[in-house]
Formats: sequence, structure tokens, C-alpha cells
Amino acid sequence: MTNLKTDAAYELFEGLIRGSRPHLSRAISYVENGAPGAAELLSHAYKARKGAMLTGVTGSPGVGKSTLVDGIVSELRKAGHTVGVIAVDPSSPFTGGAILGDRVRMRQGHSLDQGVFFRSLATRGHLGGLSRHTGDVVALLDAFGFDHIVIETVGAGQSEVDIMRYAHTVVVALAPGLGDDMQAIKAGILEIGDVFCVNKADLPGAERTRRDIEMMLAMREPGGWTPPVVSSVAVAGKGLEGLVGEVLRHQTYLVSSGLLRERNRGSSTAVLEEYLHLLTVGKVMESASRDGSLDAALDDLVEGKSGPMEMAERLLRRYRE
Ligand SMILES: Nc1nc2c(ncn2[C@@H]2O[C@H](COP(=O)(O)OP(=O)(O)O)[C@@H](O)[C@H]2O)c(=O)[nH]1
Ligand SMILES: [Mg+2]
Repeated sequence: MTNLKTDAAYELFEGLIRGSRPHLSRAISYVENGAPGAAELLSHAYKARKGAMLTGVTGSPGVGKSTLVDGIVSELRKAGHTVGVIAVDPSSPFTGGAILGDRVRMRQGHSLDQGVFFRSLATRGHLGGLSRHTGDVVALLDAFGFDHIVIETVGAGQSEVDIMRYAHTVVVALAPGLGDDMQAIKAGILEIGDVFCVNKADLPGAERTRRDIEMMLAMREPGGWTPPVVSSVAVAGKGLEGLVGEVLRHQTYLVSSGLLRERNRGSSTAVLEEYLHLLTVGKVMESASRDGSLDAALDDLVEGKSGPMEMAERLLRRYRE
């Protein structure tokens, strides 16, 4: 039935559909590296998705997202779910230095568990805090058959907004003493959170942070889903059952209210836009820089011989095909 171009892509797709983790690993690298046949592999993977629930965890650096994700994974495993984790990270978890040290240790707690798969993706070269391949890797994990997929963002500006385009449920993590309550308002984080988690509840100021969030949430328009606020001490494994309970309750709500379909359309829009961009802007820039006309065009623009709009139209006409 299948007509994958290259043997390698064919083997990878068959393997991951069969549930082979080494094949899944290699398929992700294949896609990240843009190997020949990656497009075909992905096209099959997108069609073979099984409908995993997607949870995004976002928040400022240092609030405890990685620690929370480990706890969320443990709770989901206890409930019998399999979990694929994507950490979008500007640095490798194995070379990231002191802060990441305990995170590696915790991850090792899951490393022998066949029901958990962890992968970190580089943000390199992509605007915002999500890797260009986030949507693609989600599709591979979904086709593989994980019940849940959890994405941790870098927690820097745009990634908070980006993640809600992919996730079914957005968990916004905050911590006392980081000025996060103020940051939350600024970044518009209140608008995107489905569940709020005040982590580091063992530190002073946690109650205050929680009250601030609750107060601000109370000013939202009533109706629909009311985002709950939970507290946690992720390092001690406290409050995680409650957090995961709220995440699952939100996902049940999405299904029963029919909003799941809407969110899926949202993430499909995000992926479609990525590909349209790649096929138009990406293609034009590549072709034009290869034959030197990009250089010439930029000279014209700098010297005022041409306007950006007419130049864009000219390049688009010439290179679209
Ligand atoms: N006191 C306290 N520290 C925590 C808690 N959760 C995480 N941490 C610590 O906060 C630091 C940052 O955690 P990490 O999970 O890497 O945060 P991320 O940058 O948001 O992913 C680490 O040293 C954690 O051990 C908590 O509940 N209480
Ligand atoms: Mg982290």
C-alpha cells in the first residue's frame, strides 16, 4: 500500500508504527535533519496519528517546569498512561550545567520505563521558543501511539504563545519570588493557561502568588472553562496528583464540550502555516540566494531603486515554481 520513496524512510515508518523505540528515535533525527524521504515519512505519520492528548507546560525559566514534567509523567504512568515528552531546549540536558543536573538524575528514574519516551529538541534558528519541528515530532509520537504527549517550552516570550497553538491543555507554571505574578500579566499568560500551577509552594510568598493569580482570573469573563489554580512542591512530588487531575479534567471537558475539535483545528493551522512558509518564503529565499539575485535585490532595496513590496512580488513570481 505504501509508496515511501526511500527504503530508510519506509523502514522507519514501519518500525515506529510497530512500536519500536529505536525506530522512533531515528525517525525524529531523520525529520530534524531534513533527511531525504523525511517529507514522505511525515506524511504517513500525520495520517497514522492516533489522537494523543497534548499538554504544554510553560512559564519563566527556573520556576520548575522540568521538575514538574517529571512529576506529571510519574502521575500519568501511575494512572496507566504511556507518555512521550518533548523538551524544547536551547541546550542539551546533558551539558546544560548545574541547574540541569538534578533534572538529568530525575529523568533517569524514567529511563528504564518502556512507557515513557523523552526527547529534547533544539530551538536553533527558529523564532519563538518552539523548534520548527515541534508539530512534526508530535505527529511521530502520536503515530507511535503514546496516550499523552507533554511539551516543555523554554519559557521565553513567544514560546508561551506558540505552545497554545499545539497543545490541548496549557499548564502555566509560576513560582513565588520571581516576580512571576507581574510577568504573567505582561506576557498575557493569563489568557493562555488552562491550568495554573504555583510551584515551589515550600517557599515564602507562594500563598500570595496564588491569591494574585486567583484574583486576576476572577476578572475574566465568566462561562466556559474556569482555569483552576493548584499548588505544588515539584521537588518533593507534592501536589502533582492534583495537577494531573486538573489536566485530565480539562481534557475531559474539551471532549464533552466539542472544543477538542477546535483545538485540533488550531494546531493544524499552525502546522499548515509552517509548511506554507517553508514552501513559499523558504523556497524563494533559497533559490534567490543560490543564483545571486537575492544579493542584487538587497542592493536595489538599500539604494532605493526598488520598494520591498514590488521586489517581493517579483521574486515570488520568478521562483514560486
Ligand atoms: N524549593 C523548590 N525548588 C524547586 C521546586 N521545583 C523545582 N525546584 C528547583 O528549581 C530549580 C529549577 O527547576 P527546573 O525544573 O529546572 O525549572 P525550569 O527551568 O522551569 O525547567 C531546580 O534547582 C529545581 O530543583 C520546588 O517545588 N521547590
Ligand atoms: Mg526546564
